[in-house]
Amino acid sequence: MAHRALRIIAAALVGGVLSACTTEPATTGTTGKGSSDGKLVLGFAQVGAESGWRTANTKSVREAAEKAGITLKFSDAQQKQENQIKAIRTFIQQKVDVIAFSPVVESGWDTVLKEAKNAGIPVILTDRAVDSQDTSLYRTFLGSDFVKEGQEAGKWLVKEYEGTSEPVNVVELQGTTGSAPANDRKAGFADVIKGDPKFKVVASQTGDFTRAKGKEVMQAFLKSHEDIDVLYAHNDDMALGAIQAIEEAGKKPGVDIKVISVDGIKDAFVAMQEKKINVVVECNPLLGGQLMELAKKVVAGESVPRRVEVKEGVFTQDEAAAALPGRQY
Ligand code: GYE
Repeated sequence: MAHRALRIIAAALVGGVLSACTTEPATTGTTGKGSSDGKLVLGFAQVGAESGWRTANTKSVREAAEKAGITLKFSDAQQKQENQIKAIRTFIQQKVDVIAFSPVVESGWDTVLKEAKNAGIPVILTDRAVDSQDTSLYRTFLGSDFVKEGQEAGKWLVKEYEGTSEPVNVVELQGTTGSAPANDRKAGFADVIKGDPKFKVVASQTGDFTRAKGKEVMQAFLKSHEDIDVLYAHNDDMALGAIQAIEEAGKKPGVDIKVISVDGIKDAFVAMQEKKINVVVECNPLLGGQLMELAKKVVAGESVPRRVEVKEGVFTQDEAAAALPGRQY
């Protein structure tokens, strides 16, 4: 009895491991079900248009689909999970060949992902992760390591204040609550600075990755905390909004309050040239080309890596000035 149970568990485990590592030829031979011209059809459920990063990401996906001869069905969820779920269900009904989406938050995807799996439509996660335990619900993840980005932000701070023992008061503008980049950028940063008690995060709130919210929350931070030394913003748009609030409060961003940001959009590079942002940790939105490659492969039944990471760097003010002319987003 016990042996039989063990055998069943072992078989289930092997099955699970295999399905996690390989790709089934789910839609081979059926390419173009969703279109009449026989082209591969990709349904892409985008988060929204909340930031400069997102705009660049959408442009990259649209252009890459065009170039690859892939028919793109594009949906903008306006930062709402229910809209993304609806869009994915519509793609399933339309029998697209492959679905890609950038999940607005990490949790709550299992049901709709199971529906896609049952319909035999492979799913690619772009940019943001999900917390589903069942990794057979998607074929691959294409995006950045957000924990590492948070750690890079923390490392810059530690270095900047090396050799001093004075307290350093940090305020944090978090991204969209429950999203992978907000969770991970917060965790990575906290992990690096926790080793030195002089660093104190005195306030931490969401600014929903937008300029308007970043400004509004920074105004509130400035009112309730007189002695802010550093702002850590989870993206450039919130940092840029906060910079306006800092200036309106009669302080110098980059000097009175040092600013650390993530993404690396052109506007942030300009702000670095003006010495208003001190450092930017890059997060690359130009995923379109790699996404189309992966889409073709999973539809053809080829195996793909479980995780594909994009390359990115960290820019100080001098490095930003040098890189600005060639910046693509
Ligand atoms: O940093 C932010 C955007 O998911 C990496 O979303 C992306 C983040 C990016 O709104 O600007």
